[in-house]
Amino acid sequence: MRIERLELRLLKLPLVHFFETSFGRAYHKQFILVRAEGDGVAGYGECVADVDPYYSSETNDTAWHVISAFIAPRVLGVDFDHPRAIFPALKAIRGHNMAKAGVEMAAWDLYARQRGEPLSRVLGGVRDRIASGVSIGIQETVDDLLGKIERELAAGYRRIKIKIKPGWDVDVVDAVRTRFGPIALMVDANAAYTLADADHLAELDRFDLMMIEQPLDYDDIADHAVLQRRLRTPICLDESIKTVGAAREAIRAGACRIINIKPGRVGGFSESIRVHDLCADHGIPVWHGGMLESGIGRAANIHLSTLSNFTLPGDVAASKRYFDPDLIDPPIEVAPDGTIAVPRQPGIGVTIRDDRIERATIERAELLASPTSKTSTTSSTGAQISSV
Ligand code: OSB
Ligand code: MG
Repeated sequence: MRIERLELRLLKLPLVHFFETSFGRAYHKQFILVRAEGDGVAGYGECVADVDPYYSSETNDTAWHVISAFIAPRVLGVDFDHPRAIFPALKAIRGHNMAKAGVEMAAWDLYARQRGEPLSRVLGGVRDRIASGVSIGIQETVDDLLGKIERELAAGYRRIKIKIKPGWDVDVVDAVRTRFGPIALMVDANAAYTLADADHLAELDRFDLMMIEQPLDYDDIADHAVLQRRLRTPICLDESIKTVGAAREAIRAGACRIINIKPGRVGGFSESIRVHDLCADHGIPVWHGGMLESGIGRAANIHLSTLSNFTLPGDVAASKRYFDPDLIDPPIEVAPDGTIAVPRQPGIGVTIRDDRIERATIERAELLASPTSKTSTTSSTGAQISSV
């Protein structure tokens, strides 16, 4: 396969409801949509970097820069046997996984579409429906939270995740358990605590949570290993797992019993598959995380979630919780049994509304192979970059 042209668009979409985590509140989703073209076919990848470096160190601006100046010249006009060859071809670029993933995932979509196969098949998926859970942000009041949980349970979702932070944790979980009883429930702290909070976090053990996600620092493994020994509740790592090596280290250290996979965080689909397989080999279940993606990134997440070790419901939910309208039509919907059907059309398999993309576009750039670039995966000459 060969990518002849890349188009980057910075899009801004209003969220149906604000989303608050321990690191802040968002009313909009702003992200780069990557369109990769080759042989008259186009594939799409959604870059999950945000406006600010609060979930990860990357932002839309850093991703735009790194894709334009460093990733595009290494992929444009290059013949790849398979999209799994793309991540290794970007080895010289350290970090910037979200930027890499935006392009790499577009390439997988392009590849699957060129073959006329759904992405799930090309990725090695084994199911045609995925189990869906929801992530509910911090609310103004506990009553608001209980109301939201009630609606999501009525919609059929198979597990509820609530965001916690110091001051919005044990009492809130207590209120949720008191109201809803033994529902499948978990919490996500987005790195809001330290080991000094271990006794406090241990109070969560009495609520039989499925897991506590990323309680400690975003890069930490060692302290999570200490904490896991003090908690009955399984720890799930999100932010800390940015590479296959970090996953191996975390498993070896006993820093977690579950891992959340987000392709953007690890550099794309091929690295996600490697983390998935590593976890399977060690009896660590995985689930698919979410980054408030539009229907385009959401569809990609659904396909990856069909791999065999995605045995826990993920944060991949219906479009209407996030965007109205979504960038795809029809939107992604959850069935009353809390599952989502895997699209069967080629690639990500959803219908993209170009008119809605156009309306949401803030900035656009077209990247073309430099006439002097060679079909080599390692040497690079600059891409022609034209901002339009
Ligand atoms: O930590 O999983 C997270 C959203 C943005 C950044 C980080 C996270 C989240 C979510 C929402 O929890 C998942 C979703 O519904 O897309
Ligand atoms: Mg998380």
